[in-house]
Amino acid sequence: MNKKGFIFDLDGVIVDTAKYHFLAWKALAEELQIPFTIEDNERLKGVSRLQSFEIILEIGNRTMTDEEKEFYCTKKNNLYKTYLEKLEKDEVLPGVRTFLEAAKTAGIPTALGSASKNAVFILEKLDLMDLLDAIIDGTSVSAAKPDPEVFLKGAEALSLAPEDCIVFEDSFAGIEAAHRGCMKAIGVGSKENLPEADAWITGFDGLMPEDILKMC
Ligand code: B16
Ligand code: MG
Repeated sequence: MNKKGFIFDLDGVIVDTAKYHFLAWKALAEELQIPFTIEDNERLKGVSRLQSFEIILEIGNRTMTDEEKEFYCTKKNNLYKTYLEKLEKDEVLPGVRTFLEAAKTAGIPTALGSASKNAVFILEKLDLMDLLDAIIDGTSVSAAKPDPEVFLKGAEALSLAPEDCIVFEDSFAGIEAAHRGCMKAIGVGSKENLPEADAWITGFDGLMPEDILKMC
């Protein structure tokens, strides 16, 4: 069997930053008098910052120029970063640190594959930088998931064939991106929410890399 590698999405897989995205988008939506609920926030998971704002504008039946969109995206990000400043190491989702440490010990290459432009800031806050061999994030890709670019660049950075990479994803678009990149996709969530995944885990608590290799 060829050597395998793991590629991890960030939000919803390593850490729950969705709650902070929601607080920041909610404040902006209120300013713009657009109704925005926690259910609406589900649509923003795994989606780029600009696309997220365009979904919010669609909810409010509003249009804006590119300059206005950029202005509000920057405003949202500044507020989001005030929450990230307060991020604590223990906000890493249960079992993730142990799983990454075990992968490192076993010599399994690991990469991040996230849409976020704040990924390095978040990983530094969580003290996880040393446990990932490559970081591919929103600053290094031009096409958003479900385009496979982020994961293909991850495979390349790990010097692995895409077929030998296993992606961990919590979003529908991310599972599709993994498959379009010819990779196996482990859904972090339920079969109902991520029906296209190859296998499912509820999280990393109690899970070891060999458990995943047996699944794929
Ligand atoms: P930023 P992921 C995604 O992270 C989030 O799920 C999504 O809600 C967010 O809009 C996107 O990152 C961009 O984040 O505004 O920090 O650049 O799931 O791909 O790790
Ligand atoms: Mg995610």
